[in-house]
Amino acid sequence: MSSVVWRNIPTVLTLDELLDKAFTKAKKAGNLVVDKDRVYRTRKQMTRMIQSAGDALSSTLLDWVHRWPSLDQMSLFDIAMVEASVGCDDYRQSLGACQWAAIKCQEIASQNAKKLRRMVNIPPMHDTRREAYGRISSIMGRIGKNLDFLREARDTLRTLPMIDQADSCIVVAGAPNVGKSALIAAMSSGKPDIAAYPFTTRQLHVGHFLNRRLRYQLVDTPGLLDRPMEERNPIEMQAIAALEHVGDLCLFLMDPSEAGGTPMEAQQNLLKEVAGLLPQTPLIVIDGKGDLLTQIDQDEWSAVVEMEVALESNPDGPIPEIRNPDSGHLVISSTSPAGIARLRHEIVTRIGEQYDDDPLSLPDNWHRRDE
Ligand SMILES: Nc1nc2c(ncn2[C@@H]2O[C@H](COP(=O)(O)OP(=O)(O)OP(=O)(O)O)[C@@H](O)[C@H]2O)c(=O)[nH]1
Ligand SMILES: [Mg+2]
Repeated sequence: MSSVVWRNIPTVLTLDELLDKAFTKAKKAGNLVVDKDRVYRTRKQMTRMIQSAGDALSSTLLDWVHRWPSLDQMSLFDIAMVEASVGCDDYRQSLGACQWAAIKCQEIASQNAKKLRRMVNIPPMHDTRREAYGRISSIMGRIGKNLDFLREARDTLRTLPMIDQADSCIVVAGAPNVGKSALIAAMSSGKPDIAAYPFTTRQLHVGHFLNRRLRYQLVDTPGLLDRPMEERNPIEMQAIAALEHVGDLCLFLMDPSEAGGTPMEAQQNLLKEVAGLLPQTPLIVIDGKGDLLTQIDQDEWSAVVEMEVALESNPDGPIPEIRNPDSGHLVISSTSPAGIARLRHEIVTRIGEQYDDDPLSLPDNWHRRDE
């Protein structure tokens, strides 16, 4: 199941814009008709106008329905995001309304075009065209609110994070201000995308790095996994449940310097809570802001920073590792930077352990000719 590319969802016009566009197109189509016989010409013109208006509306509406991602084909994570930001029921209902109106417009167009076929007088032909336009406008009027909903929803949905289900996903958790976003930036090749969770005003970073042509995504969790359970609403819980499905690994970032403002005891409690919230997801706990930690030997630290710099020009060089003597956790610093290469290596190894099946190996009991 591939991820929804929210940025690609098409714009939805307002009701007036949509009708204007369709009727202008219909008028042009009518004007193109040439026939010396007035009766024939009028009949053809009216038929063209009705059909062209019906076609224009129904094709635009159906195009939206097809290009807007269907909830049935979305990952649990994307569904949770839609539910939290715009509501799944309204989303489904609005797209359903567009589909319904598309069919209705076509029906009206063919009914009135059929009527015209039997007509011999000019005035009723104009009446039939007018009647068709009236009925089409009234059908469209009934979905005006749905169009407004979709237009507004698009603005919200475009800011949501995108997680590709085909790639490994690392969920970065930790107390506020511990350096989660800085870590994602330091680990990513290229600039992380800025997105938004529907339940927080804080910016969310989605970064990625490559290892042996495999892509690893790093997802930030501001305002999601950094607060006590009782402050969370059901929508946030749903998003957390979805993270459980997309996350191959949870990286829990501690800030033993407490420079971020959260005491270690509270961070320990949060760690327990996150482990409980994502019970199926393997967890790596690391200590951040290593450059501020007094318990780290300064000479050792300088050596690690130097080796990390050397890796930039020689990626196959030795990967330095430094641990906090108090906690035993890997130590990193996003600002120095240090320990970043080791952490990438650790992530790749831990995720690799979960999928250690050789993709080229045959299933058990598979018949082989050479046996
Ligand atoms: N000294 C030092 N400061 C850091 C490091 N990483 C982050 N910071 C600082 O810590 C502060 C918070 O960093 P962020 O990356 O925004 O932290 P966050 O966890 O994403 O914060 P929220 O999204 O608000 O929960 C910023 O002022 C950073 O400059 C580090 O490795 N060393
Ligand atoms: Mg952040």
